[in-house]
Amino acid sequence: MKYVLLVLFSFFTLTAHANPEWVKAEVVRIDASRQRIVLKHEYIPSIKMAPMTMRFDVAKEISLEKYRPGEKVRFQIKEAGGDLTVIAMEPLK
Ligand SMILES: [Cu+2]
Repeated sequence: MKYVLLVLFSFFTLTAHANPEWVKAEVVRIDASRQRIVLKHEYIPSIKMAPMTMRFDVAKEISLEKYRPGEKVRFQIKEAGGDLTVIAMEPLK
């Protein structure tokens, strides 16, 4: 029984890391030349960040050309050394 619980716990831990949370936001401004975006985001549970409008660096794999101010999106972030980078983003329907 203990073993089963341990396996289950490990599974959930791995899953949590493999699937970062999606956070909803509205695009405020796009700076494609610097690969940055300003998002008005909802509360971010993993880092306990209150809803706010802020600028993010965006991973170079993500094309910002298709996004427009006012658009609703959801995104994932990676935190490294206090810097937040958007590592995934998609339009919300
Ligand atoms: Cu913020």
